[in-house]
Amino acid sequence: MLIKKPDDVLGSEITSREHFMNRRRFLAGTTIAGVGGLAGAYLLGGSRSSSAESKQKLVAAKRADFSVTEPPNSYKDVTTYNNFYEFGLGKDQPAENAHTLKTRPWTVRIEGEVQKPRTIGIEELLKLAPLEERVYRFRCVEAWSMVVPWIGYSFSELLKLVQPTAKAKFVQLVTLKDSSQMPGQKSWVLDWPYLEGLRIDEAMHPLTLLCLGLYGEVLPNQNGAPVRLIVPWKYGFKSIKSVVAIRFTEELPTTTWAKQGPSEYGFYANVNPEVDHPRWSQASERRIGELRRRKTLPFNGYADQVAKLYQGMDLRRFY
Ligand SMILES: Nc1nc2c(c(=O)[nH]1)N[C@H]1C(S)=C(S)[C@@H](COP(=O)(O)O)O[C@H]1N2
Ligand SMILES: [Mo]
Repeated sequence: MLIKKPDDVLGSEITSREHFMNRRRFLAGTTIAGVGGLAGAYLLGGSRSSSAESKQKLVAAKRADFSVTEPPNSYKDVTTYNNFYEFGLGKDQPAENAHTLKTRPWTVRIEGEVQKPRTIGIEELLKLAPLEERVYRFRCVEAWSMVVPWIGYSFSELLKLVQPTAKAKFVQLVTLKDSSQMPGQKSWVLDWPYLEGLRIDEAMHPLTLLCLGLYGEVLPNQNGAPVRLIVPWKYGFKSIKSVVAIRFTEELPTTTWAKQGPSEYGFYANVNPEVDHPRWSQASERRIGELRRRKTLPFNGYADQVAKLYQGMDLRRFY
C-alpha cells in the first residue's frame, strides 16, 4: 500500500495525499483508455506553459519496492521550498524566478571514459527506459527533509547506453551555465557551473535515479528541469539539477560544494546523524510541514540497500 497514516500527519499533508491519489486515479484511467498494450512509459503531450495545470504529464509505473510508505509532501511544498542557487538563495526564489530557464530543446553530453560517447536529447531520454515513480525521502544538509514522488529510472540505464571503460572510476555531472537563463549566475555565489560527482558503484546503484519528473508530470523548472539526479541516501546537494553534461573520469572529480567548503561538505555526503556539520547537528531534521523534529536515519533510511558500498571506510573521514 502506498500510504499509511502515522498520527503526526498534518492537515496540509492529508490534502496533498488526496490530491496525489486523485492524480494517480486520473493517470490510471488514461492508461487504460489511451494506450492499451503499450508497456512502460509514454507521454501524454500537453503544452509547455509554466502553469501547473498544463505541464506535460508523465505516466510511470509505481516502484513500490523502492518507495517509502511515509506520506509525500504536498505538491506545493515540493515546488515552492527549493534550493537552486542559479535562481537565488531564498527557498521561495527558484519558484519565482526559474521561468526563464528554457528546457526545450535540451541535450545532455555524455563523455570521458566511455566506449560510446554521445549527446542525447531530452525526448530520447524520456523514452530510454520505462518511467518509474519512486517515493523517496529527501534530506537537505541544512537539516530539513521532504518525501517526494519522483519520476525517472535508474541512472545505470545511461551506463548501459554509453558503456564506461575500465578506467571509469567516477562520474561528474554538470549543470547548465547560462546567466541569461539562470540570473543567479550573474553573481559569484558559487563557482558556476554547479558540479557534482559520484563513485561509479554509487552511480550504478539501482536507487540512484535519473529524474525527469515528479507528481505525475515533467519536472517543474525550480526542481531542476528537464533532467536531474536524485541520490536518496546522500544530502540533497548531491542531487544536481538541470544537467547538461555527464563525464566519466579516472580521478575523483571536482564538486561545487567540496570546493566551496571542503571542511563542511565532503565528496561522499552520505546522510549521517553521527557526523555533525561543523556549524550544526545532523542528528535530527525538520520534515517540511511538521512541527516535531524527526531523528535522522543513517544513510537517510537506506542503509540496508547502500551501507555495503562503504564497507571498511571510515565515514567520519570520508564524509
Ligand atoms: N544546479 C543545482 N543543483 C542543486 C542545487 C543548486 O543550487 N544548483 N541545490 C542542491 C540542494 S542544496 C538541494 S537540497 C536540492 C534541492 O532540490 P529541490 O529544490 O528539488 O528540493 O537540489 C540540489 N541541486
Ligand atoms: Mo540542500
